[in-house]
Amino acid sequence: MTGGENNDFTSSLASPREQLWQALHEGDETSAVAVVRRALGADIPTAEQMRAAGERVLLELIAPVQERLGAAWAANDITVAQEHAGTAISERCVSAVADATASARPGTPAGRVVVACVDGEWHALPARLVSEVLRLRGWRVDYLGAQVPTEHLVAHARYTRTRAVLVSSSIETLLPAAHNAISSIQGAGFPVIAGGAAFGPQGRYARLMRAEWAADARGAAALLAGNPRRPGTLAVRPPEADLPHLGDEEYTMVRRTGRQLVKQALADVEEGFPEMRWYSRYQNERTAEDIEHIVNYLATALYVDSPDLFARFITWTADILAARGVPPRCLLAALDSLLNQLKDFPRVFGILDTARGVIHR
Ligand code: B12
Repeated sequence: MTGGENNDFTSSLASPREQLWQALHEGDETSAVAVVRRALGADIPTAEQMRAAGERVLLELIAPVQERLGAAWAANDITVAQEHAGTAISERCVSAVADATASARPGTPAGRVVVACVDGEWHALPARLVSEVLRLRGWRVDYLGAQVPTEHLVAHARYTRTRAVLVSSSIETLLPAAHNAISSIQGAGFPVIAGGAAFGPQGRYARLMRAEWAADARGAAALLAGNPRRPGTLAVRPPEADLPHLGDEEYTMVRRTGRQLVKQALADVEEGFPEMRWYSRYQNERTAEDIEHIVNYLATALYVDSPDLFARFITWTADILAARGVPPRCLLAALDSLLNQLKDFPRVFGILDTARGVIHR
C-alpha cells in the first residue's frame, strides 16, 4: 500500500458524513451508496483492513448520519416522509457495506448468534448495524429484524442452539415487552445481551432485568468474545422477581385504566385551552395521541420505577412541541389532570411531580 492510500484509509470521516447527509436529505440513494463505497476505499489490501473499514463505515459514518436524520425530524427541519426516505437509503447503504465486505469475512465462524428487535419494536436499523459488525468480526448472525414475537425468538434460539441472543429496543414503552423477552430467553437457557436507547443511560434498565448490556456493536463483540455465561436457573421469571416494586400494583392499575385516564385528561386539557375548540380534526387526533403517549410513558416509568425516564420523555415532548409552535405549558394541563386522577398513588405522584419541574412555563 502506498502512503497516500494509507492516508485515505485512515482519513477523517467528517467530509463523507456531510456528503452522506446531503444525499439522505435529498433522497438521493445513488449518491449515498457512492459516498459509502468511496469511504470503504477502493484497494484495501488485506481482509483485516477491509473488515476494519467496513466497521468504521457502519458505526462512524452511517449510524451518526442516521442519528442526524432523527434530530432533523425532531427539530421540524424535515418531514416524516423525508425521514422515512432517508432511513430507507441508510438501509441500502448498510447492504452496500455488507456486499462490499462479504469476501473479507473470516472463513470459520466464531459461533452463531441471534439478533432481533423485541416484540412491537419497529426500529430495525440499529439491530441491523449490530448484526453486520458482528458478521465482520466473524460471527454467524441470524438477523431476525423488527418486532419479533418472543415465542418465535425463543424457538429460533433453540433451533439454532445460539451462543447468545442479542435484543434491540429503541422505544422505552416497550421495556415490559423487552423484559418478557429477556426472561423467556434466559429461562430457555440462553444468555442475553441487550442494547438500544430504550435500555436507558448506561443500560440501567437492562441490568434491572438481569441482562448483559452493551452500548454498541463493539461492546457486544467484546462481551461475546468473553463467552457470556448461560443462565443458572432455567425458568421464566415473573416480572416481580426482578422488579419487586410492581407488588404495589400501581403499574397494573395505570395499564388497566389507561383508556379512561386518557379520555379524562383530554377533556381537562380542552377545558384549560379554549383555543382547542378551533383545532382541526388532525390537530385533535395528534393531541389525543400525545396524551396517550404520556400515559404509556407514565406506565413504563412505574414499571422500571424511574421518575427520570418520564422526565426525559416530557423534556423530549416539550422540545418536539416547541419546534412545532405548540407551547410546552399545555403539557402541564395533561400532567395536572393525571395528578388529580391518580392522587392516591405515591409512586405515580412522585413521577408526575418530578416531570412538572422540567417544563418551562
Ligand atoms: C428511523 C426511525 C424510525 C423508523 C424505523 C425504521 C427502521 N427500519 O429502523 C420508523 C419510521 C419505523 C420509526 C417509528 C417510530 N419512531 Co422512530 N426513529 C427513527 C430514528 C430517526 C433513527 C433510528 C436509528 O436508526 N438510529 C440510528 C442508530 C444507529 O442509533 P441507535 O438507535 O442509538 O443504535 C445504536 C446503539 O443504540 C446500539 N444498539 C442498538 N440496538 C442494539 C442492540 C444490541 C444488542 C446492542 C449491543 C447495541 C444496540 O448500537 C446502535 C449502532 O451504534 C430515531 C432518531 C434517533 N436519533 O435515533 C427515531 C426515534 C427512535 N423514534 C422515535 C419515535 C417516537 C417513534 C414512533 C413512536 C413515532 C410514532 N409516533 O409513530 C414510532 C415507533 C414505532 C415502534 N413501535 O417502534 C423517537 C423515540 C423517542 C423515545 N424517547 O422513545 C426517536 C428517538 C425520534 C426522536 N428524535 O424523537 N422510527
